[in-house]
This record gives sequence, C-alpha cells and structure tokens, in this order.
Amino acid sequence: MNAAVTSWIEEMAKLTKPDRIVWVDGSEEERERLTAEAMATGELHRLNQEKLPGCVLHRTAPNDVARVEHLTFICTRKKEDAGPTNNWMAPEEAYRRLGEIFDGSMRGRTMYVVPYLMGIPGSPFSKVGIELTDSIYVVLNMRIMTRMGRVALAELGESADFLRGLHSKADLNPERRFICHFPEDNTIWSVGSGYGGNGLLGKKCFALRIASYMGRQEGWMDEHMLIVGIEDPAGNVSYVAAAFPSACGKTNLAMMIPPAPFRAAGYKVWTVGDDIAWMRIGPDGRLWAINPETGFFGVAPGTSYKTNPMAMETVRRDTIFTNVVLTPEGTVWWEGMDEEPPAQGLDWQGRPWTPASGEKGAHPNARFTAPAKNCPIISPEWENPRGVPISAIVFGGRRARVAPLVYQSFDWEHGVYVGASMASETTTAAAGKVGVVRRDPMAMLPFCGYNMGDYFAHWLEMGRRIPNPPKIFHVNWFRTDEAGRFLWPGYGENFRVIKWILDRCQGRGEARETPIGYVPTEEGIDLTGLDLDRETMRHLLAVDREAWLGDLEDQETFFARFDRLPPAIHGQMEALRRRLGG
Ligand code: O2Y
Ligand code: MN
Repeated sequence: MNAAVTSWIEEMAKLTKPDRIVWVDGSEEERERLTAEAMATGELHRLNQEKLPGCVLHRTAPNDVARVEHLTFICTRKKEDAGPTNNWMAPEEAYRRLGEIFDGSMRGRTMYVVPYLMGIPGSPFSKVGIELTDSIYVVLNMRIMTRMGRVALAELGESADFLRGLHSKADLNPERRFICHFPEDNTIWSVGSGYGGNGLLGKKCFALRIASYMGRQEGWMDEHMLIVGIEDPAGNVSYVAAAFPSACGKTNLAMMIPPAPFRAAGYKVWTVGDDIAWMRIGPDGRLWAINPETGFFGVAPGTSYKTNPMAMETVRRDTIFTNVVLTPEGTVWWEGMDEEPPAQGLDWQGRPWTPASGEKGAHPNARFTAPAKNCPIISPEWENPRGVPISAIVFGGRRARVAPLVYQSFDWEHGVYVGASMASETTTAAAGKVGVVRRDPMAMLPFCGYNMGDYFAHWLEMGRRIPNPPKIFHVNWFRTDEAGRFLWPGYGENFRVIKWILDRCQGRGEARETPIGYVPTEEGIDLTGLDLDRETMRHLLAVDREAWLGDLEDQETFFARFDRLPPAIHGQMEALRRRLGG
C-alpha cells in the first residue's frame, strides 16, 4: 500500500462520506460485475449482444451533455498564471466552494478508486493518475480510455507523484457543477456532471490541461493533436501530428482511407491517436510522440461508413454508446449514420421516437467510447514506449475564403504564429451567427492549463531546442465557392494533401513561395483518379490578399487580449502584413 495514496483516499472519503470504497483492478470479471450492477440500476442499458457484442448504452441527464467551458477553472495561486483566456478561481476558494458540494456527496454510494496510467507502461512519457468517482459509467469509460487498475499501481510503486482526481456526480445540478484544475497541486476536482470530458478526468482534464502545465515545467509538449502514420509503397512510415478545433473531423483524418489509386500503389494509413499527443525530443534530435490514451471518445452523429469506415468497424464491439437512439432490435442509430433510420426507437432521452417526429433521435454530441485496439488500422507502433517520430505538424481551421487548401510555414517560428492565429468560422445557428471567426490557437484554447502567452513562449523555446524539428503546415478542407459549395471533397481525399506535406518534408513536393508561406503549385498535389478541374484547384490554392489583410485586423484584436504575448508572435504578424504589402 502506497502511504501517499491511502492517506489521500482517507481524506477524500472523510469529505465525501461514501458507504463503501472499492478499488478497481481493470479485470474482465470486474467489467462484467460493474456492467451488471449498472444495468440493474438503469445507469446502463442492454444492447443486442449478437449484433453488438460487449456494447452498452448510457443516457446522461438531459442537462449534462457536453463539456462546460464556462464552469471549467484553472486554480493557480496567481491569477495571471492562468492567463486571460482561462476562467480562474483562487485555490483556497475553489477547495472551499467545491468542498461544500463534495461534503457528503457520496453518501449511500460507492467510491471507486480508479488508478490509471496515461501513456505506455515503462515509457518516459507516462504519468499516473488516481480518480475517485461515484460513477460506474466513468469507471467503465476510464477502463477503455486509459490503462486502468493494477498496471497503474505497479507503475506508481511507492511514489507520491500521481494526479489526484476527485469526481462526484453529486446531484447533477448545473448550478453546483464545477471542473477545477489545480496544476500546482497536481489535483483535479470535478463535481456535478457525469459526462465525458467533465468526468473522465484522464482525458481533457489531465492529459491536456494538467499535462500542458507539466510539459512546460519538464520541457516537453502536450498537444491537442491526432497522430497518424502514412506508409509509402517501399514500407517507410512517416508520422504527422495534427491539431484542429473540436468537431473538425480529427477522428476522420486519423482513420482516413487513401483513395483507390494510392491504395493500389501500396500506400497505407496507420492510426496512432485521434485526440492528444505528448511529444518529447528523442535521442536522435527529432520530436517523438505518443498517444497517452487507449480509446476513442468520438462524436457519433455524422460518423458513417462513408465518412469514417474504420471508426464504424471499431465500434462494432466492446463500446459504450452515450445518448444515441436505441432501436427495437437492441442496436444503435444516430443522424448521419447513412443507414436507414429505424421506423421507431427510443431517443437519447429514452422517449419513444420516430424519424417523422421532427426531433433529433441522437443528441448532436452523442458519443462512442471504443477501444483503440479494435481499430482495424491501429498502428503497430501505437504502444511503442519510445513513441513515433513526427515529420510534420499540421494546424487546421474551417475557413470559407481566407486559407488555401494547404500551405507550409517558412520555419518553426513562423509555424508557431500560424498555429497561434488558427481560426474557424461558425457553421450553425446553434453556435451563434454563421460565419463568425473563432480563434483557437493550436486548438488549445479550452485545454491549456496555464497562461496562453507562456504556452506560445514554450512552443518557441521548444523550437530552439529541437535539433531536427518537424515542418509546420496549415490545412483548410472547407474553402467554398461564391455559392457556398465546398471546393474540396474532403474525407479520404485529404490523403492527397497529407502526401504533399510529407513530400515537402522529404525535400520533394512542388511549391511556390507566397506571402503566407509555401503553397503547392497547381501540379503539386497528386489528383490521380479525382475529378477536380484546374480552375477549382487554382481557387483552392489562391492567396487572397484582401482577405488576409482583413484577417490581420481580426488577429490584431485577438492577440491584444494576451498579457504575455511573446514579441516573436507580434513580429510574425507584422512581417506577414509587410509581405502582403499592407
Ligand atoms: O470530452 C468531451 O466532453 C467531449 S469533447 C471531446 C471529446 C473527445 C475528443 N475531443 C473533444 C473536444 O472537445 O476536443
Ligand atoms: Mn479533442
């Protein structure tokens, strides 16, 4: 028994007052027992085990369906260390306010002790966390998303160096819901939500917010990035890490299928991770990355055999579905699945539903939690403790006019600026006005556990320290014509762009120099087998000077918010203005 662990658990149990404490070990027998228990209480629902072996359904409370950024806090001693883009609460106030909600919150319940490892056993990248939770749903999700149980305790040994995570659903009252991070104490307290990123503390809370703070202290990079390997016909695999704002198709890109002519030529895609990358400088001077997770917590609506066949194969077994439609035959359905909807079913709230009801059957943020090892194209290297060497870093945004399909930054510092100025335009009325520019540097705005200005400085510092840094690119799959139609087909065709990116990393790939960076020539991207005319390609690769000058105005306002903006970022912005002749 690790004394630091047991005394902390005692203290937390004194606060939350559970009826019993159960340590989870990660065994199959335990999964079966907890699943049966949760089915008996209605926390989980049975699915057809012939069609979906090992799968279950969970419905969240209707008021608890997504991450809650406005209730997410970084609790550093000094407010300025959380920075202007994070909500901040003083640690003593946070412990007091949340302590009042946690007080007795597990009365009548079981406190599960969930030791887990983010990363691969024995890897210098790996970190141990322990989550105390009163939710079986959380335990079963953590079992898929992390290396949970004995393996984590063995990794920890007698050390006191573990992330202390306390989670209680309490009364699921949104008025009493808080997700508080204490990076200086290696602690997370989350209360009042049972949903994904709010309750699975290993994911956004630890592997991004707390780990970003650790990465800066310890000299490595924690990024909101997928990792994908591309194998060429000679069998060489090159790896790309890519950051996109939430809901921009990261899981699809991580699992893309190359177009037929490339498959015939021998190209393959290997998935390493779909959401988070921990990256360190390797002994060879390159940047090496691991996926610290072991599963995918993907958005179900829109996932189909057309958009992401590998994800569809992954979720056929051992998967937890959250807030999807339950069909009469005990299978699941969601909007955009490209299968006929069931004639009737139960919607995400368990109410009778038909396609004619005019309401969505699945919640738009419905999820699947599926083991990475189920993915038919999971990389043979995904559990390599050394990680995989990254050749290219890709930033992406959703821009109708401004950004071309792809461009390469001039160098690392320019690439950091490209990432820092990343933006997307809103697409749905639900998210506010259509076409409003939302800036999300490196897709880390909701996930950086410290001052974002310091985060940019950390990127710049890493660039000085990496002898062989990856090259940095920007992609935009969403450029439209005057009628608002997408010009690029996307999905598996994105492989063509990634191939150009890797060609550039290997000293090939035709490009022209423009004010924003290197853009492919019209022949640069291999369009074999794709019916896309020259004019469309010209449009996709055009650099619209006026649009960029307009964008710089918006960037200026955005960067003015940052109290610790490194001068190099502003310098890069001014250099771009000069190159544009503005
Ligand atoms: O974790 C959540 O609460 C849902 S949001 C999410 C889930 C998986 C991967 N990424 C995200 C995200 O918002 O970036
Ligand atoms: Mn994400």
